[in-house]
Amino acid sequence: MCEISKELIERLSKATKVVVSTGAGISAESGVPTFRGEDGIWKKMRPEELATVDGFMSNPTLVWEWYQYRRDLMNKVEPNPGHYAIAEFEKIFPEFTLITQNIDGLHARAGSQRILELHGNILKNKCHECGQPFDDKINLDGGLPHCGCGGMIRPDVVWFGEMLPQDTMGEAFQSAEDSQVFFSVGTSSLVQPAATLPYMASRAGAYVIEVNIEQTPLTPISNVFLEGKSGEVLPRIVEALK
Ligand code: BV8
Ligand code: ZN
Repeated sequence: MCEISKELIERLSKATKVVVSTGAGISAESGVPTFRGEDGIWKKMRPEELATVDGFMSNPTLVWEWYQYRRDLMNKVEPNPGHYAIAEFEKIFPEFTLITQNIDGLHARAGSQRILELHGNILKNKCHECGQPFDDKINLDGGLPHCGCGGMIRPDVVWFGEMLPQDTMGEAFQSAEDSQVFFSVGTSSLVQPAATLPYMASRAGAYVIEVNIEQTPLTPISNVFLEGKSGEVLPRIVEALK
């Protein structure tokens, strides 16, 4: 079990502007497979076939089945103590921002209010052509869903090669630059532009804390690396701050 130093707790108890940025690792203890882990979903399916526009256009049924499979899974899992600890952070720190790469909606279910979802949300759909939200229930038995404009309906997530929502990305960059403490939790720090956020924070003088079960490319520039499961490490920090 990693040590959480008194200095770290002192620094956190004085901090006002705190940012937490999460990746798939925060949901691993809820039973949601990560992307690159042993049970990584990309081991079975190739991301270029699935999480891209070309993949969708060339095989919309396969991509829809993949997302419906993941949606069903999300409906069967619960937030874990790591998600709940981050919801507590929002009450502890005066200016708190949660940024997530995850599309699983678990942070909101754990009670986090202000969430910057960089890559969208698997529970939402939209028209691929006109971007209109599509709120009807998806039932693939009746064939692929289409919009009134004729466009194909797709999950409202950001695929590889697609731009992130500009306003959300702008807010994320700004909060990283303004932060005094920046937590990077449960991410392999490989996917851009999300992976640049902790570097921006560090360059702007923030104290970077990485929480992960293994080292990542970010580890060498982080001020402290807390090795362990986020569902165990984060609640210990909340306890120590009470
Ligand atoms: C963009 C939504 C540009 C969909 C996702 C070459 C070719 C093509 C593109 C690129 C390229 N090189 C770079 C790029 C850009 C590309 C990119 O970064 N590729 C990577 C792979 C190199 N990025 C993009 O394409 C982005 N868009 O750049 O647009 C552009 C510019 C102008 C005009 C037009 C376009 C879009 C990226 C978003 C893709 N969408 N998700 C879906 O989910 O289906 S990405 C998806 O994968 C996730 O959202 C997340 O971001 C990423 C997975 O990463 P992690 O979350 O870190 O998960 P991972 O499994 O990797 O790691 C888990 C970690 O948790 C591990 O470290 C593990 O140790 C740890 N862990 C496990 N258990 C625990 C734990 N830690 C703590 N506790 C535990 N219990
Ligand atoms: Zn449309």
